[in-house]
Amino acid sequence: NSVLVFDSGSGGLTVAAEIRKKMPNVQLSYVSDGGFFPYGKKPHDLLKQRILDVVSAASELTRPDIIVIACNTASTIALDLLRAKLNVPIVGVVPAIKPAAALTKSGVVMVLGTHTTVNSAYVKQLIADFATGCRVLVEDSEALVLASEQKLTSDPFDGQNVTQEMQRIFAQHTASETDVLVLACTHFPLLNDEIKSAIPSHVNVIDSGLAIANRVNTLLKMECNLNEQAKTSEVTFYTTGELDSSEVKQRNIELLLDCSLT
Ligand code: DGN
Repeated sequence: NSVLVFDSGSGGLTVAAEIRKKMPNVQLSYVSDGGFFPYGKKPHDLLKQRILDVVSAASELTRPDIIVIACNTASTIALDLLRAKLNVPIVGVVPAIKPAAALTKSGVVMVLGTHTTVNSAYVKQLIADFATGCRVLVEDSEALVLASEQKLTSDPFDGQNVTQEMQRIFAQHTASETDVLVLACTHFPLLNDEIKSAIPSHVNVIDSGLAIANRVNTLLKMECNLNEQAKTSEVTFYTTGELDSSEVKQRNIELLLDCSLT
């Protein structure tokens, strides 16, 4: 069984990590479109064609059983196109608005993603379908996307920018009643600790990683048991950008995925 995980950069690693936790024996290929990163504010038509080209080429190369578009930005604008063009089951990652609406007690939920994601028709539809009883605040931050990438390449990492960005977002008076924060960009769970320590402690922080791993598991119909099945120790990493061979980044990714990279 093999799964191809795609993102604009390193954010999809947070989804890949959940998939590995759930299915340690699945063969994983990770594709980063580093040559076109970041996606957040690029024109939609350009992005859609780019995503189709890169995912098609990666799919030809790795022949996966399932493709995971581990990028909210790509999923909210290009899922239909990818499903129409590729003959492989595709799992998209979209903001966890439905679980957030079920979890909130104050009735105020914040969705934090890229500019494209939070303004997409897809997200508006998710809100209309699942969160009509709530007030949904949307916020975007490219600074957090860049900080996430930076965290993987720095040791130690100075999280001060993250703290400032989160405090700025939560300082707005509309944010004060928020009790659920949806991380609607796969990069942001890389900053989980920094984000949580910068915002009020009663705020629940949720993302889509575990739900996606469960979905992939169901689709692959694999019953995984850590004790019975050998863990695949390697993940193959592809990038359209420059290969960052820094030891810090390699070690951080290997720690995150509990594997060695090839
Ligand atoms: N990780 C991506 C997402 O979930 O939207 C996008 C990051 C980016 O390229 N700006």
